[in-house]
Amino acid sequence: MKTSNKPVYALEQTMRWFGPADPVSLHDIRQAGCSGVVTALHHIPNGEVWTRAEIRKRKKEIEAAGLQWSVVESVPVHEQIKTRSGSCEKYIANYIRSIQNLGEAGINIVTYNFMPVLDWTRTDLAYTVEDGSKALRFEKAAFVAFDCFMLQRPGATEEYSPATIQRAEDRWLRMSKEEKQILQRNIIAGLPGSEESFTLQQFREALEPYKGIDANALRANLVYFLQKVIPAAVAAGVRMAIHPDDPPYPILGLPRVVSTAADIRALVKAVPSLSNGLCFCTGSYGVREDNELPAMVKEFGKRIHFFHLRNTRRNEWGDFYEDNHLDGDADMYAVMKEIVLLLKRRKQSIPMRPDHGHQMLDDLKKKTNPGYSAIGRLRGLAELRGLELGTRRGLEEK
Ligand code: DNO
Repeated sequence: MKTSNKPVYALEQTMRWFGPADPVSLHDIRQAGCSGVVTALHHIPNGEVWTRAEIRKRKKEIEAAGLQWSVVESVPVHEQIKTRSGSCEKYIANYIRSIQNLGEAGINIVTYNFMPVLDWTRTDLAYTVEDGSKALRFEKAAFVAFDCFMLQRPGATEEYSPATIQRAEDRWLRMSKEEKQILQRNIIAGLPGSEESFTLQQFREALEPYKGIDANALRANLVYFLQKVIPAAVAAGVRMAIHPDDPPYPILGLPRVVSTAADIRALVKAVPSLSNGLCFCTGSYGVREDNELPAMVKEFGKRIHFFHLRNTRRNEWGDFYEDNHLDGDADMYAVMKEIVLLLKRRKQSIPMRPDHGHQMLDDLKKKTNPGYSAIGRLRGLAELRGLELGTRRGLEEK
């Protein structure tokens, strides 16, 4: 029974779908209770234009399953845009063309990121938690071991404290050859959704162009990109939603510029249009203790166009793993309360997806995309859906 006849502005429930080869089908996503999907044209090489025909074809496929294409995640940003070198101008022009074509097809929220070289980074894709399910994890000692002893990045050892190097060395010495291979693969061979994959040598080369690019320079390159893309997005009716750095601090000597509230403020100041928006990922921002998630939802609410809801748990060593959606360091109730208030204020629904999930139950026997198995995400979505309903009704009754 509804308490009122007023329209309900709710989170639009979606799941990520990696396209026809995804072991989780559109029908599965529909049965999870979603009305939309989040997807990308992963087969189009980074930097090329997404044509109208390709967009239309994918859209039809999604709609035939009774769903809608709610959000694009991601239209990837070419490295030469991030470093503002080589064919940067051509890639920006191509990017704008893709945005125009998406807008024309009525797909009007586009997620992207501006992380140098690597998209999201984890060291362990099958960390067993106490209930026997498997989670994604970032273990600092393993990561530092990769950086210092496997990649042997020049200057790396000077960037960490002696205690950190010691832990990394101990960790490295205990690792088998196979574990080292897995670690390398996890970090640089490309997690689901990353559009790049590297061997060790290729990876060393990919880091090169960032010599001399500090955070200020990277931010200037992002602003340059936004100054060109945002007016075109506005004209095309598209809202851009930048995904935060994951993890939200510099890694491998690479700068990061979308990790904190101050970072967002700088971007907003440079390009105030609401089309210059955010994909608010509680999992990524939540890794930092100084990111107050509910306050950030409140402050940046009018430019949040998409939510990724998940939770992480960190320790004193700088490791974190992905906890159940309602557990972990983020107070998901406090976040949800701000979201419900935001939807009311905006008189709008905003898409969300339960981000990642544990590999559990039947999925433990299957080959799955790390973080993107069906059942773990279904659990997360179901919990979040209940939390949203309870929070909204609770506020209405007050
Ligand atoms: C990981 C994802 C990221 C995200 C991109 C957005 O699971 O959240 O890969 O899609 O960073 O561009």
